[in-house]
Amino acid sequence: MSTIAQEANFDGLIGPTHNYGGLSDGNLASANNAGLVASPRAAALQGLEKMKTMHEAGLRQGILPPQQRPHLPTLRRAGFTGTDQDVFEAAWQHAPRLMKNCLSASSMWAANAATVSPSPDSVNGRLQLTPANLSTMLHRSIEHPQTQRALETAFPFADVHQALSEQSVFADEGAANHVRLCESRGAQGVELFVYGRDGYAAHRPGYPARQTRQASEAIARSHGLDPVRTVYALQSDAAIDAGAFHNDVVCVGAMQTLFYHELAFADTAKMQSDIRAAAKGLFEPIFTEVPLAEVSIADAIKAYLFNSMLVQMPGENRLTLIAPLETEENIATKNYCDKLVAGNGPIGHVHYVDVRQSMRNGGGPACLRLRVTLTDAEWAQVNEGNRFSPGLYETLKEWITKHYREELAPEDLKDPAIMMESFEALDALTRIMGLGSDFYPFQRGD
Ligand code: SUG
Repeated sequence: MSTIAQEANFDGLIGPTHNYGGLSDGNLASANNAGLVASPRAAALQGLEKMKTMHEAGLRQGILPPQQRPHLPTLRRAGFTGTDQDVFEAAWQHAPRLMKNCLSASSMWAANAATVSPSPDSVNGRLQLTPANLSTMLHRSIEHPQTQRALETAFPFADVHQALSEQSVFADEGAANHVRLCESRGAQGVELFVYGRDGYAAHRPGYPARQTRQASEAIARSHGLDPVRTVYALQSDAAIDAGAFHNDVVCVGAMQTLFYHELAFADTAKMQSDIRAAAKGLFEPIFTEVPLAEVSIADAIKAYLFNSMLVQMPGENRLTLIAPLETEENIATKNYCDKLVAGNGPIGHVHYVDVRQSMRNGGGPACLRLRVTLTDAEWAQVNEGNRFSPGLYETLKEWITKHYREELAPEDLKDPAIMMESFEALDALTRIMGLGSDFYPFQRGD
């Protein structure tokens, strides 16, 4: 059975403490840009413009709010007491590294917020979301309780599960390691879960593999997916070691098409045959593999070719790749894109967007959004403040311009004023987006 459904992109609104903390081992951009002066205002506006572009193209666009930073509950749990300002100052003095982790605006990368299975794929016919525990990186592991709250607010009609156990066996990074393929959005699809390691095996040498097979299997089970329509594929060590800390750095899929780098998977032939078997009777999958000889893995990762959004624009019969400007600036990836659209494959257009502030932390256009396929009835039930509109765009633009700093240097993060300013901004945001007056921990006195 098939109903009418469309994919919506829910972008993470970039928070006021956006900075370059160098916090993510294995993420080359994060390491290489550590300590740079950030521009939170420009970052948030770049993100907002991307949302506007997608909305104006006729796609459904949603917004997820930023999280509270500094995250005082984590600091209080680590033994810091007193007023918010006492906690802030003592934490900087005695645990500066922890403090830096508690100041990251990393919830902007909504592709890591949760894994999403739309209602046609689930046995109970409801939208399924599992917030990612993000347990590999300290600064990201503190996101999931607030993510859960944000998803429950945005999708009151859905099954929002608890994040998996916060343990290495269940390390989970959400939709960045998950692709849904389908014939039409409202029909049964095939869900591909990509993992970097077996949770029970010894850790691999080199950069961390952030997703385990056990985490992916647990999510597929609790989302009520049909095992016949579910595929698991292992990332290649070569990709992880080249800096593909999430599979979406080397692979993106939409509708029947999977677009990926030759080195993305440990066993590409198996991945293809497993997807073909899972799609049997539903659709014929299309594999667009980018050969190493045309785009090296280093270029793919530096230019973020695959961290693009692959979207079906209304009225177009071929897909559109929404790529970062860095893909246009790299000769190898630009040449590849030109060739791609000149051919007669499934991808017919490439559109470049400026998300440079996020890119410097390893977050391309695809990292900034969580894809949620929704029926018309479900979209209508999404909290209004989470649905992008021209009016909300104007209000958010004003809000960013009023509350965000133009520049934020590492030293500026030590000023308690940044905490006060952020809380004031977020308090105003809860009213703009209709999130309730107890949405953030500081509003609850936590
Ligand atoms: O988890 N960067 C993020 C980037 C996430 C990109 N998401 C996807 N590929 N879906 C990460 O590594 C860097 C923060 C810093 O260093 O300040 C950071 O968290």
